[in-house]
Amino acid sequence: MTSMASPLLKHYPDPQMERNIEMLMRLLLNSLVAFFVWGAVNAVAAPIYLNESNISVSVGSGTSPGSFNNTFSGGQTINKVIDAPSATSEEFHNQTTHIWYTADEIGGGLELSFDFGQEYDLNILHFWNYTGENFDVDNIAFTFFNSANSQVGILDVLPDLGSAPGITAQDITLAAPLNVQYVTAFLTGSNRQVDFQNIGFTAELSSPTDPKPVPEPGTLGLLAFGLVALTSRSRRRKC
Ligand SMILES: [Ca+2]
Ligand SMILES: [Ca+2]
Ligand SMILES: [Ca+2]
Repeated sequence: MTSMASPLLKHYPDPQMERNIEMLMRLLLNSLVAFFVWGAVNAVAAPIYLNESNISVSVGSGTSPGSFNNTFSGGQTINKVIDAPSATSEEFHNQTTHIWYTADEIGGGLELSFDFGQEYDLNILHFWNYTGENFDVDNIAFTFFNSANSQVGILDVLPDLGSAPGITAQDITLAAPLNVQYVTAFLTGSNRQVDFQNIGFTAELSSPTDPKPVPEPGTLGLLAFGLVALTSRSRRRKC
């Protein structure tokens, strides 16, 4: 052990002093590792905007009989729901940006199925509605599921009319749900019309462990104990 000692320790010929210093260095190293792990976990959990770059959306099987009008004209797809590049993006209503569905009967609606690919804790729902009452979305019924497809929450939203002329998102803060991977949204209009621009979510990647790892009090306690022991021994040697 002594022959393996670091060159930094060669000024301490006392083996006990050398062991104390080695122990302190190890504790310091452990604390630094814990600190950087904690920082890395927090970086992963930073809120991000979910859009076509990291989630997918499809028309759900629960969609009622109805017409998609010009929604898919010119090769457009349902990806128009999640193509806003950020939560603050502005869209102008036209055939390449909007989703327009008309239910055959009052009460009918469009179902959208979102897959986030992994579990997120949702912070904010963003909705870009149409600007006029004759076509806007009047109600959205959300159901949230975890990675095992178990329901973890529901939410009914009565969205505001979209802003004009550029349509920006209405932001709806969500206290929960946590651990969401799949979402279904059932959109209806009181007059059968459902027209909107985007749906988005600001979310944090769910932590696989809860509580999140932090530097252990035990490690910090040992470090303090080591310092006290070392100081005390130094004093004794001076006497
Ligand atoms: Ca869009
Ligand atoms: Ca309406
Ligand atoms: Ca409305």
